[in-house]
Amino acid sequence: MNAYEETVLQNLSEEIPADFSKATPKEVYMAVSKAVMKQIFSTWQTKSERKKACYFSAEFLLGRVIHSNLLNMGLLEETENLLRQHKIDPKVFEKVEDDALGNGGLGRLAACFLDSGATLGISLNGYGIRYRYGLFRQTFSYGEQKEEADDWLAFGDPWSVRRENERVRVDFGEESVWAVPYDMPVIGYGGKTINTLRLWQSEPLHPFDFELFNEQKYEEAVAEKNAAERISNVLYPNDDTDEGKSLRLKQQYFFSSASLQSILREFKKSYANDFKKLPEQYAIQLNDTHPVVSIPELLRLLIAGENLSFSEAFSIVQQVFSYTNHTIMAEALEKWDVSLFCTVLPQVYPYVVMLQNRLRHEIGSNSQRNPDDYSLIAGGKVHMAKMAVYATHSVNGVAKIHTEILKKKTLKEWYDLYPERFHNVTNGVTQRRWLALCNRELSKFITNRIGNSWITNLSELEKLVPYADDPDSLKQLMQIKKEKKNQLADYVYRKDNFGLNTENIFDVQVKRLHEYKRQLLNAFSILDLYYGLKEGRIKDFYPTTFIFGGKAAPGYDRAKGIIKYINEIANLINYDDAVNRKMQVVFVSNYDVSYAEKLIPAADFSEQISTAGTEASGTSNMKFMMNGAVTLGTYDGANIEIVEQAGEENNYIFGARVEELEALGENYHPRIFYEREPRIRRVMDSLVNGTVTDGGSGVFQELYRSILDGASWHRADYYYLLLDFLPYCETRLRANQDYLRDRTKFTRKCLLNIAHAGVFSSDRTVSQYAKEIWYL
Ligand code: 26W
Repeated sequence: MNAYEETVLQNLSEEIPADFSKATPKEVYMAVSKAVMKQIFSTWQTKSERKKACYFSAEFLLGRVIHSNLLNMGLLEETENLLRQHKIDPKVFEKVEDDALGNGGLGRLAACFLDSGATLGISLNGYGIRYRYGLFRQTFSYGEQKEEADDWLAFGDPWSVRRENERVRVDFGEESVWAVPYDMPVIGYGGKTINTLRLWQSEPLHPFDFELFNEQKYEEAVAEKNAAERISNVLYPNDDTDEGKSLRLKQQYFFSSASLQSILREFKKSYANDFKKLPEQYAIQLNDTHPVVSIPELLRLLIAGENLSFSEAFSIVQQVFSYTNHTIMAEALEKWDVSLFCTVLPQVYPYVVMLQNRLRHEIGSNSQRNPDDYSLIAGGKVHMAKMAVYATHSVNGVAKIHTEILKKKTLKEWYDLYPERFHNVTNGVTQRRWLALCNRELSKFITNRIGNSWITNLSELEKLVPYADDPDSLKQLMQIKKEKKNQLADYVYRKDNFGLNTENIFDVQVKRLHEYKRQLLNAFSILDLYYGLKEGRIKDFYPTTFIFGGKAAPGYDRAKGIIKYINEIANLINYDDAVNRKMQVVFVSNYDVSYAEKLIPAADFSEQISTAGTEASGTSNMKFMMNGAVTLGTYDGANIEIVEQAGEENNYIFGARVEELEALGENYHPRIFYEREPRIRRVMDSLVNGTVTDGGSGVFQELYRSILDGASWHRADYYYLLLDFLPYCETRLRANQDYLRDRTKFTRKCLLNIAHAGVFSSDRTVSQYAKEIWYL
């Protein structure tokens, strides 16, 4: 027995002296995690002398970390064997919920990047917030989403180290708090590099006012504590009100300022006040607009704190920072009311004004430009995306089409001004989690054929191409898919008490609920299929299970209405004995990283059906591809690059392209589609004619109106559901029939998708950032 194994057993015996098989999941989790922490301690301490990249992000959607840490340390199988020897089921870790600190693709991307950075041996550290509660936990009641607090610390937090002596003070207008860092190790594959994810927790300067308490003013005695803790209390607090907006801005400033202060403190230890060297030592990536307030904050720290001139400070800021845009949705390009900004951050606002003045000056001396086109402060608001473009050296989109849209539309005038600043860095995902860990069966299949170097070099997968014509390999691949469906079925049965028919095709759409992602289009098409099967219009059909998963923002009524609608359609279909042997529909609850790890390997079809031009990239599309699903999708985001790699003939692409939508312009009249096409009318009418009911909330009616008439803030059918409806239904049916008619030929497509997934490794993405943007 080696030292690591001894430590695990030692830890266990401290918790439960006699019979290890009686240990609770939490006890086993603690024993193993602490043993790993001990193992990595000395490597983790070594500080890098080279240039460091810092990833500032409001979200890090890590998922459960125990498996990936064990895998990367090379301890996974050893640990599982050890546990089995002591009659402990290695599956205990599945009970440990640990999915807290993110919401969607942006947060998961950050987590994949950290894994890749450490694996590549780059010094890439994350900086964010240690939320007390993560994104809500989702349940359904009568088909409606309900939200509960997500207490991710219920199982303890063995992976974090509180660094009390590295705390920093963060000041707001009239309030000051401590930011206390909790550091988590980020272990690269092979365990050679261990980077850090530093998450800040907000705490009061004075936790308790004894005098007030003595005067029996109990509430006031803890008022400062409550106010301070509110800052890191929850991810994305509802921002419907000014209070909520102010809290969000506070959160953003809180982790931006704390991270910058800690970086400067570290820098000064080696370089004293030689701040010109800062860009040689640090690159800071701003993940979307959430940390963009870092720009005026670093100016402030350098000018007011360190006596640099504005122009010296500006030059440093511009070299240090770069910005990634993750969306073109107007609602997510953050703008803050000047009055709110001044109230929350009065000491920072003057630096925004200085930036604005510098910009004015620059544009003013350029006769070709109109100063009115360039303003960081406009219409009474501070525009964070514009600030990010202006004060950094690099702006990037996350897929080719997305970057083109940024250049031609969203940030056009800025691209005209600074074309050299714009880059595309197509997203990627880590194959350690999204293949090696979540699909060990497929991993073995791959390694048996081409060796295991794909784990750190995903382009190796190309070597699988010849196996596309090997019947035996295709047969094995089918068996693996079946096995993953069985495993998923067990899981869904446990979590959602629903029985999946594992003989069926699994057709999966899992992602945040949003109108642009068009879960409603999927539901309409399922209803159309249902009618087609029930009435005999569709004869040849391979039985299919349609699976949805995803959360709706608590304040987003339409998205919640769509969940309700899908659940109602599911009821209608699942209880109809005339068709339920041919199709079933389920919306799994509380979709998160752990659920994704079960769903993605079991999928045959990956639904990526956003309106062309709306999905920046998508990353689940890459995970599905790697796991051998074919994409049923639009010309949008990274789908385009996926079919570029794997071939259009191996995927199912449909629908209007961006150029077509542009050409259509004002001439799109969804009502004509509605009136002309009975199948469209029928699914649309299901919203309002009693086919299904929203329980009296009126939300179905609202969805119906938004499509046919529009609303005050958008025109009718803003996301072109009715335009793409028939092509979608046709393509879906064609895909189904391909599967039905020739399983081997279909499986060949799956294998070719896997073989061409190499470029979608986040190892490639991070290398590109390191070289082209961070100059590491
Ligand atoms: C301001 C509040 C806010 C916060 C987060 C608005 C929107 C968000 C999203 C959840 C951001 C997000 O996750 N965007 C996704 O980023 C992925 C990684 O680049 C892309 O693949 C997705 O297309 C994009 O939707």
